[in-house]
Amino acid sequence: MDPILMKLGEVVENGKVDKNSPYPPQMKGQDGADELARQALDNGVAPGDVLSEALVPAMDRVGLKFSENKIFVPQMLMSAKAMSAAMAHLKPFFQSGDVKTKGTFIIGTVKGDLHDIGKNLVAMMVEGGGWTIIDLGVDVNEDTFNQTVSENPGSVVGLSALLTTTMANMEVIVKKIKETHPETKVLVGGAPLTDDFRSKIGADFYSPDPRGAVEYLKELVA
Ligand code: B1M
Repeated sequence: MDPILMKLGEVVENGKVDKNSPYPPQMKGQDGADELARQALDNGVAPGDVLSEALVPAMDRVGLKFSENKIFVPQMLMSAKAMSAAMAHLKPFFQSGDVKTKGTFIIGTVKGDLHDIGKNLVAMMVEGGGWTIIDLGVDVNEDTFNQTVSENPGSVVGLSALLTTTMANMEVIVKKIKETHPETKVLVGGAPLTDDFRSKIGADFYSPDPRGAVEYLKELVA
């Protein structure tokens, strides 16, 4: 693997945001995710490889260490910050799609859930696919989703959840949207989801990754 990608994965795993960041103390003065992501792109590494070879595996390792009680929430949060610093450099590449005329995509992480890295990636890539994005952020309830659909007729909704506890809240949100706007398509995603679950809650499509979301939306307007 490219040595910069290896180093980038390592700094994200350890929560080193940038060179000036004092955390973690053992990496003081070293380049962080901010500098290394820039260097990787400047060296010609493809943005998709930065994501799939360095950043996503690093977050998987963080999740594993958290499950094994080797790290705790503050460390997980520093890794998330480091990942976001790297993603800021990828954003222009993922967004440099067509003129945004395909429609409006409303996206948010559902009620009770604060994980936004996956949701942000989906938003970036869908935007790159030519859609106008309304990002409602995290911890979004059914009324906010529904109200935003009312204000944007014809829009498509994307729901993200990372917790087995909060994925249950998707059902309430889908129900509310479908009651008021039965024609509105709702796409769901997030690590704990399955297509069975999607079917059970009455959503229209499940995608395990941003690419699937982009493809689904492309088909909708084809
Ligand atoms: Co949390 N957390 N976390 N966490 N966290 C997980 C999800 C966990 C699996 C870790 C573990 O135990 N191994 C676990 C969930 C267990 C479960 O429910 N099964 C967990 C837990 C338990 C918790 C807390 C409860 C911990 C606590 O407080 N005791 C707490 C809950 C807070 C809350 O939400 N209410 C919590 C908190 C946090 C932080 C705030 C510290 C931080 C999030 C910061 C942030 O997002 N800004 C955090 C992090 C970083 C993680 C892990 C380590 C990484 C998540 C991530 O960003 N992954 C995570 C472990 C893991 O995932 N390996 C973990 C990278 C990202 C690119 O992937 O988000 O899966 P992902 O998105 C993917 C796909 O899922 C998909 O596309 C993306 C790109 O491929 N996708 C969609 C996502 N949304 C989509 C929508 C779509 C389509 C595809 O269409 C609309």
